[in-house]
Formats: sequence, structure tokens, C-alpha cells
Amino acid sequence: MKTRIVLATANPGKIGEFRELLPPCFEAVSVVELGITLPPETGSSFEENALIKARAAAQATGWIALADDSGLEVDALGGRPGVHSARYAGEGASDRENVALLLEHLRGIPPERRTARFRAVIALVTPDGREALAEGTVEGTIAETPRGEQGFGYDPIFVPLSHERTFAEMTMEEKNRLSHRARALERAVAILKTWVPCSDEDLPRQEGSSA
Ligand code: ITT
Repeated sequence: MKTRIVLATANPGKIGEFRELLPPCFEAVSVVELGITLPPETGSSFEENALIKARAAAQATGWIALADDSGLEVDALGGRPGVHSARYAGEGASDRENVALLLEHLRGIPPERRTARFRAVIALVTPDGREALAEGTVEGTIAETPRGEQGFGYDPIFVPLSHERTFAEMTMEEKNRLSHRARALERAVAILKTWVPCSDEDLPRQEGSSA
């Protein structure tokens, strides 16, 4: 038996990664597919924003909701863009614009001072109000110029520690072995499995579609 959960994210990159990573006993339907609009992210932390999104989706569907609030923390910029990662170059900015602004702000900063990390906080919320949080991080550095076509967001400029390629030069499978989201999800799934049974691990995985 599969348990249906709602993915409280409209980001197609995140949806694709979650579909690939979730055990087959969970059937993930995104808010995009359900026509649900998420409330504005008014929190000042990843935790608050993840809970805002998950609570709204759980209330709207009556299912367990999983939300991800994530971002890039660059040490030379005092941890920015952080919770503002999606809108670093302004409300509605494209990934390309955000990346270009970040590189501009890091111009002249030498490689050893271009350290950064991706952080993801996953919120799980049940319709009857049970809540849990799970976090994952991945350390790395910011490249001088964008490289690669895979992934989304800041992937073309993030080189994970002990690797040479950016996340955008890796397959989704490779990124999913290292990423902040994969690490947070591993912890979140362990929690989910204490809430609902998940005994049919040998069911086929869901298609890694993006919506
Ligand atoms: P939802 O709120 O609908 O989930 P969003 O893109 O607005 O979508 P966030 O508010 O959590 O999500 O913003 C996260 C931003 O951080 C995201 O838009 C990317 O720019 C960046 N980011 C997070 N995880 C990333 C990853 O794995 N690769 C590249 N960039 C990432």
C-alpha cells in the first residue's frame, strides 16, 4: 500500500529530486499538480518557512505534507543569500540572474575564501497537526564561472567538497548521493516511517517527472 503525501513545493528541480529519492511506498503529489498556491514565505529561518509551506499543504489536502526550504550560505558574504536564495536578485528573479549577482559580489575573492554550503530544512506536517523538522547540509566552494546544464538554482557554481565538477555537471543520481536535500530527506523518511507503515520497498519508483 502506498501512502500519498503532498510535496509543498512549486520548484520543479526540487520535485524531480524528491521523486527520485523517496521510497516507493510514498506517492508524492506536488501542490503544482493539485493547483494549490503556497502562502508567502514570511519567516526569517529555513525552519519557519518550511513549516509555513507544509502546514498550508497539509490543511489544503488532508494528507501528510513535506516542504523544503533551502538555500546557499556563502561565508565571504556573511551567510547570504541564505533564506533569500530564491530572490537574491529581486522578487521573481531567474536562476541565471541570481547566479550572476552572486558571482559579481564574489568578484576578486580568491578560491580559498569562496567557501559555502547548501542547507535544506524539510518540514513534515500531518493534517492533525503533528510536525517534525529534518536538516541536511553539503559543504563546497563557489566556482569563478557557471559550468554545466543539469540541476537548478545555484548548481552551476557550486562545487561540493572533494569534487571538481559543479552540481550542474553531475547527473541527478550523483547530486542525490551528496546533496543537502538528500541528507535532509534521509532523516525525514526515517521520521515518516515511524508515522505510517512503509513495508513495500520493492514497489517500482515513481517517474522522476518535474511537476
Ligand atoms: P518552493 O518555496 O516552492 O519550494 P523555491 O525555489 O522558492 O520553491 P526556496 O524558497 O526554498 O524554494 O528557495 C530555495 C532556493 O535556493 C532555490 O530557488 C535555489 O535558488 C536555491 N537552492 C536550494 N536548493 C538548491 C539546489 O539543490 N541546487 C541549487 N540551488 C538550490
